[in-house]
Amino acid sequence: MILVNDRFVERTEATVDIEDRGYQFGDGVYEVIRVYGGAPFLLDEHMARLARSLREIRLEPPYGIDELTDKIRRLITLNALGDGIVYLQITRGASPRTHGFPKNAHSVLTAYTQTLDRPLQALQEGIRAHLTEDIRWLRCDIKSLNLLGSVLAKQEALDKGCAEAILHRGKTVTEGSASNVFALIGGVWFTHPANHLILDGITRRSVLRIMQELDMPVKVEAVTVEQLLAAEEIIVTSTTQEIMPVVAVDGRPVGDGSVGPWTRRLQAAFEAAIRETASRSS
Ligand code: DCS
Repeated sequence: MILVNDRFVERTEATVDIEDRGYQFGDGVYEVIRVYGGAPFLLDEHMARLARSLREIRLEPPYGIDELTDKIRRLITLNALGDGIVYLQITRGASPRTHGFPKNAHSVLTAYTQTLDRPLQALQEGIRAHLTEDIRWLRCDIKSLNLLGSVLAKQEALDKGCAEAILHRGKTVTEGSASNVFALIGGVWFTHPANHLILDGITRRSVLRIMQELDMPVKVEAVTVEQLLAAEEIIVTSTTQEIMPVVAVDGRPVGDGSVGPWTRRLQAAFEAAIRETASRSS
């Protein structure tokens, strides 16, 4: 089943207007929520970020966030989702094409579930990353539907045999094409501050909390490309990639080229949080 505004419908019944502003302008926002063993992971944080994205683009959702949260839970149950994701987006609705906000359009909300296994092999072995210039707009803090900058960066990485692109604006490392970046340098974890240049990832926040619990030194400060290339350990974090070790950047090994001990400790703590979530639904 698919959630379209306030109705649960079959996929074949769910249609999008060709003049929907999400389709024509990317005029909307979205969230991707992880589900483990039927239980949504960090759902309230995703909903709070969605509410913020909506405010920042001055978009009124069709109904309130509390009602939406209930409906997302219902969607997971209706689809008997075990391990997977919920994708949800809200656009400024359909109206004759013109850039300015339409006066009479209603926002359009769609959400669906997808089964998705955890990337266990990559979590174990790590991935290769590719550095590329961050060409996106200057409001990366909004989880907007406009993903062309990220799409092009990711494809460039894939074409080079890498699983993720690490973006930099000039000398400064910002984030991944669909993830946040942490680098362990001189025994301190560095990650870019949550300002307009990055998305404040829900996984990023969770990892920062774990680092604090484990007494790992952290500096929420940007690093340069040069510093990144000298890091002992690098991870990228996201809802679907979790805490993903990066073992090479543009062909150069990170540390000795194997997954480092600090990364392993973070992964173990994150696993415990996942297990806790999954056990709540059973
Ligand atoms: N930065 C960018 C640019 C992202 O697209 C994402 C996640 C993140 C950081 C990490 O944020 P979360 O920890 O909240 O997931 N992007 C989502 C996406 O488009 N697919 O999966 C996750």
